[in-house]
Amino acid sequence: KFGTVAVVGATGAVGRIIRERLEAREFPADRFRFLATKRSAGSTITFRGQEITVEEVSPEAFEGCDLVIASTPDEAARDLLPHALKAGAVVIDESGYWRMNDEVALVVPEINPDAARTAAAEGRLIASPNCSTTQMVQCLKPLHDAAGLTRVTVSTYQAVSGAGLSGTAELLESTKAALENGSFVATTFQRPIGFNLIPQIGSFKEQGGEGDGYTSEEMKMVRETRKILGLPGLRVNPTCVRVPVADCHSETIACEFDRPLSVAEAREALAAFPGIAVIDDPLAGKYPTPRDCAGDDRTFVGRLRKDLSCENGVTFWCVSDNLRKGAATNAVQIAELLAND
Ligand code: 2RA
Repeated sequence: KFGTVAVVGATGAVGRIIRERLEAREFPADRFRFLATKRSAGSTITFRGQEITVEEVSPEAFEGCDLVIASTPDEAARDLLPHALKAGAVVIDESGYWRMNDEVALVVPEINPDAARTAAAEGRLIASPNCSTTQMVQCLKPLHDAAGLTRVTVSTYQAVSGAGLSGTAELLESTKAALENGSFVATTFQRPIGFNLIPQIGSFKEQGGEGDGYTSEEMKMVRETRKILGLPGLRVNPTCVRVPVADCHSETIACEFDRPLSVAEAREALAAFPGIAVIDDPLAGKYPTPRDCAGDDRTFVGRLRKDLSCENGVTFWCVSDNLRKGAATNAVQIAELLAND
């Protein structure tokens, strides 16, 4: 059990769900503090029947905290979280800034819980993966254990809430503008997202390097997957696409293995893995969709089939709520495993 728990970025899209999950899952702690930027400081939030005033986050604000769960932009995570560690807190970070640092544990509790335990004991930071990575690695782990994963090709269909509250607002506004024949200037996304698809999430900043031609989101899927699964040479080929869906990222995942793996064996391995629900009866119209899966902590899988283009391959469809398992739930589950030790 932790004494004082602080949520940093408590009023953002993910922070709001972290609070909700801590409340719903009855996270054991004596005191909760909610930290945010100056803009939200001073507002009050009702939590477990009590009014809690949002405090302005600063390097000094972590004094007395035992656990810090942070969901902030990368720069804030870079500048602030070392102070939280210095204050002696266990720190779980949702941002992208620290994930690939060798000192940092990148954790999905169903896959590598011991990495979180060791990092917490040694005063090192624990990072929660990018949302599109988390749901994929959850599926890859049992399949790898069953047949030895060698290659993954993934296409994503990512909800606007992955870009925060402004992404959700922009879906509504650009859809409304399109319906009313009005013009719309996109600010959060590269194009109006209403009635559209955008094959860019993040930036094209790796020209000339390993990630030449890929976006930063796509390279997160490559590098974070290798780190979490402990497979530095795994071949991962992602294409990430923003779609006009409110919540839940969907993915088409094609896996190739060392050894033969039947569709029935893959289905059984996925169904037995914690946090995964298989809904796979396409003839009866049963497969997961974003609208069915929103607001659920689980990762859903369907449309399992043999990959016709290679010897030992299985392809499937995967849907998960990007703000739940993709972000808040995963961070709270890491905290739970440490609190229950
Ligand atoms: C997105 N994966 O969907 C990002 C958020 N971390 O934009």
